[in-house]
Amino acid sequence: MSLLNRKPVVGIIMGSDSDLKVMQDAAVVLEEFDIAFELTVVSAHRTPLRMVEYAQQAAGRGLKVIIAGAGGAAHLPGMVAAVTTLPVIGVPVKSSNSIDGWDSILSILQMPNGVPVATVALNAAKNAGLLAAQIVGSFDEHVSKKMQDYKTAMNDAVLEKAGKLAN
Ligand code: RP5
Repeated sequence: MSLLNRKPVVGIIMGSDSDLKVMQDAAVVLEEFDIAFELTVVSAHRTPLRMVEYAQQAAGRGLKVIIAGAGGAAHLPGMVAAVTTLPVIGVPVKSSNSIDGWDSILSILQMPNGVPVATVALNAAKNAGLLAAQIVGSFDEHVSKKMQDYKTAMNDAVLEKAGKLAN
């Protein structure tokens, strides 16, 4: 069945459409792994009620994991994690007025005990997509198999480069 006809199992959200140039990397990975996803803007500060509603309804709508990206005072991943029981992957985005991205990193990473956010590196939406795929792969054999193939291909590519260097 085409991706478009399936209910999304991953939600990709971001604080602003200006985050899309980074966050689209997560979407590319999910497409590669044949995982149905949705993508939208939800701002913790500019649309707080929409954020709470999104987080409250996510599990009931069938989502299994949320990828949340934001920059600056990046409260979106943590606040969504505070509301939902789904795993939340946080992507610190280096926004244009950032303090070298440390503002985004620390405000997503330094969560209090009891409310975890799986935080990836700065702008690392690709890894967020892969982590989401691994979570989906824990209950979906098709995705699990694709992840095994992905890892094998990565391993082989490194070995091939290593072999060329050695010659
Ligand atoms: C954050 O502020 C967004 O996640 C974005 O990274 C940053 C800048 O947003 P814009 O002013 O470009 O909309 O909330």
